[in-house]
Amino acid sequence: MRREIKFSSYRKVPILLANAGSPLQLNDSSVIISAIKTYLISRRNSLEEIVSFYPPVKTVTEKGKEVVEYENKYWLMLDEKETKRVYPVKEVRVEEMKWRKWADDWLVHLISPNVYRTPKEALASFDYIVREGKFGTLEGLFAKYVGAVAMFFVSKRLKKRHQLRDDVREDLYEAVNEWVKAVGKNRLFMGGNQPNLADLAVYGVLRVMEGLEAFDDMMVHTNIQPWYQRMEEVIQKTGVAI
Ligand SMILES: N[C@@H](CCC(=O)N[C@@H](CS)C(=O)NCC(=O)O)C(=O)O
Repeated sequence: MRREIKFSSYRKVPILLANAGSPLQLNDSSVIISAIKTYLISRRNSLEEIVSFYPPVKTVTEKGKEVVEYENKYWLMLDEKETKRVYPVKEVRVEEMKWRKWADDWLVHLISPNVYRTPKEALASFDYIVREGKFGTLEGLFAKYVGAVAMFFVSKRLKKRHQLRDDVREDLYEAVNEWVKAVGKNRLFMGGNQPNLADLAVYGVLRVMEGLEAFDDMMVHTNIQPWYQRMEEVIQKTGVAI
């Protein structure tokens, strides 16, 4: 809810508030993941110091809109020894960064056009959002119908902006199969026997569509299922509720 992030000048979600001595705000999902992963591997630096390695950079688009990006956001801040341990060869690190960026710059943009593709799908998506969110009865009803109509039209604009094909499912299927091909047949995950941050990024995007028509279609028409199932199993074992 917008009212829940009133305290922040950064207006998007997710935002992570960490209690690191003094309260610390981390913005952007990829920065959050890189900073936490760096912190978990090397406890040399405080989280505060680690976050300072991902500075925000403001730019203004051609249309005069101000956008914030974060430097180094796919890079883990490790020393030589840690780097050797996490990334035995350089290519592993390059590959992980490439696919994390792909998930942010391409895969994620396929969600809205796919889950709000038809009025019926837009309603089903909002039904899910309202059920999971913190809405009052009337507020929820309003959000569901107004939100569904609004996002149906917004999704058409996004489809154009990102130059998707007329049948947006085609782009989704192609992207997902491209990912499966990149993982290949000789490893369980891109990270080998365990997921790496690229696996996590792709899973995070696809997970959003669970329970919706787009997700079921994707499971039927692509080769993603075995990898997706392995991701679910690994995550279940960690005991983290998502
Ligand atoms: N690159 C950012 C994108 C964040 C983002 O666009 N979040 C959306 C919701 S998923 C949002 O808050 N949009 C509100 C807005 O743009 O005003 C990230 O990965 O965290």
